[in-house]
Amino acid sequence: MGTDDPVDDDLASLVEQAAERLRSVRRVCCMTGAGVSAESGVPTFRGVGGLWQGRRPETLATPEAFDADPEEVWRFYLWRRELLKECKPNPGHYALADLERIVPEFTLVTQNVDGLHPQAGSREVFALHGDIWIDRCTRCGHEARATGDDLTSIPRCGACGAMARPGVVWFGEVLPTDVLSGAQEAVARCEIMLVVGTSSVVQPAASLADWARANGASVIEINPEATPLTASADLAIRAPSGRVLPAIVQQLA
Ligand code: BV8
Ligand code: ZN
Repeated sequence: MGTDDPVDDDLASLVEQAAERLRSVRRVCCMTGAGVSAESGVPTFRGVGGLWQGRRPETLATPEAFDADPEEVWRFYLWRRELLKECKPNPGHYALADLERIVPEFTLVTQNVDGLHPQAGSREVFALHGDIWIDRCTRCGHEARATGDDLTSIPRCGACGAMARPGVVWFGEVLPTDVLSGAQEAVARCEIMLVVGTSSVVQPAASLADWARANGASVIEINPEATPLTASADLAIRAPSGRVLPAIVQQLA
């Protein structure tokens, strides 16, 4: 990556430092947020203009909003599914799938619901906040993967006909216990935790980096912006993940 651009040289040395650290360990955990999908064209949650029809996503992604107006909440999710149909994994997603093959013990934890990590080839993904492509029945709990063919009508349960809801974890809802405990176990075991593309605001995901550090891991943050995690990170690489992750993998390969 060495060029005569001082910014690039600085980035190149940070990438080398990250690769150096990763070469010396066996167990790595990576947690991603919406920023890792930004370069795929997926809007981030709190990014500039992160509004939908004048409303903040956080006010739509709640059970109360769904109970009050299921049609409006479905319009929000069907709009995101429509957007996602055109989005493909970016080099950052593919680099994380490569890391799963290169690092002896690699675990990927994501807050994202877009399904781009498995699409890029990541085999083991702890999806803390669920999957936007799952329809879950509000009556019998039956789950089905949406095909994306019909993005205008509210999905109904194939088993009992009741209205479905998106298979995501809303604000105020508990995370799936098996997924969260699996993620916490991997975080406690890892020697390095990569935190990529998250504003580190949403709990309990945002506390996983502290849990990693409490168990002796070092933390590397990859994010063009500073976050509440930056000050305590052992290494902070202030650049887009689609650029940094492939560069790190290139150094390791
Ligand atoms: C819960 C699914 C128990 C829906 C989402 C303390 C303890 C426990 C709970 C709380 C607590 N404090 C507050 C709470 C409540 C709440 C919470 O955390 N609120 C926040 C707003 C303060 N937490 C919960 O409700 C959780 N439930 O804890 O249950 C409980 C139950 C009842 C009462 C109390 C406790 C459930 C949280 C799950 C919510 N569901 N998603 C959907 O998607 O529609 S969260 C949502 O935010 C998305 O999943 C998103 O991924 C996630 C986090 O946001 P980020 O991923 O960080 O995205 P963001 O836009 O914020 O940032 C993007 C970042 O990328 C930026 O930093 C940007 O700089 C960077 N970036 C941009 N471009 C790039 C880039 N980085 C790299 N490369 C680039 N190119
Ligand atoms: Zn049903």
